[in-house]
Amino acid sequence: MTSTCAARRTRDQFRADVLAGLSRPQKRLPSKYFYDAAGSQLFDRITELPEYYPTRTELAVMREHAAAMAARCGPRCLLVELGAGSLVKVRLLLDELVAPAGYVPVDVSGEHLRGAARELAADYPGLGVHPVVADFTRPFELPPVPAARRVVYFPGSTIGNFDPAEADDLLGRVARLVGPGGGLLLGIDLRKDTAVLEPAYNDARGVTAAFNRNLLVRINRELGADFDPAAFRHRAFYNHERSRIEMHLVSAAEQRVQMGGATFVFRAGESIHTENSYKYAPAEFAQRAAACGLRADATWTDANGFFAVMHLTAVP
Ligand code: AVJ
Repeated sequence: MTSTCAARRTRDQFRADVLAGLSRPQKRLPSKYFYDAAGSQLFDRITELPEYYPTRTELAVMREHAAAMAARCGPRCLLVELGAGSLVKVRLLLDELVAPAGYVPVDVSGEHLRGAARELAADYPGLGVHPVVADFTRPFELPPVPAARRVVYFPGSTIGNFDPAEADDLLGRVARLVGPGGGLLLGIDLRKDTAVLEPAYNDARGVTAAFNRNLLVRINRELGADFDPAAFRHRAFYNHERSRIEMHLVSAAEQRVQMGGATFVFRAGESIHTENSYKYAPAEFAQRAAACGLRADATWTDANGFFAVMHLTAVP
């Protein structure tokens, strides 16, 4: 019963976001809706692509420096992960943590979350696993688990999908959530040559294009729209001025799309902006975080300087 109500609320929010986004002069769709079952599978395939460097680079940085990261977290910490991800990265950390007070994965998808929590609990018998079903872009509360320190783990450079104001808001809320002296262990994708960045979002096999178009497939299925996904071209490019990869779906011809009672008109060549993926310089990111109450005190990167994992401490 409760899950039906939650599902309906989620659906209503999805519909409202899509209607609002498609009503803007530059049409937009929020990238957080990429991850239905099919979209999550496509994303997993993206992480395996030769052109897509972030996931394997972050994993390599985690593998090499997990012990140092765990030392920063300190003994008896409560580890709070935003998004119950693949569980591969957090294991690297858990394997090195000294007497962790518990693990709190936070995710909107209750189903995915419970599965992930069960799997992890089975492999770490002594560890208290306390899943929280919540949209971490909104305020949420932590279970009252006694701990020496709270540390939020936010891997995957998901912070890159937030516009600067949204990122600042999230950083501020993390600082309050962990409290003074608490920590944030964060994965961020770094600024680099366009010749590396753009192919990562324009793979030769077209998996990223399918991932992008799947958003329209999902809107058709869940909200009863009549998008023709094949009538939209995938476009991804680096916006130097804003320091971000932008993904768009470009209408191949003039067309109309119906959803509920609404009609959306597309000119030939008009785009829907579906994602931003901001790229940062470590020092620049540390500066933004400082303004939000988080002091960067350790940064680990790969030899190419493609990706960074940063530890930050909330200041009083
Ligand atoms: C999941 C946010 C890390 O921005 O690189 C991959 C999502 N989009 N290919 C990213 C994504 C297109 C990805 N993150």
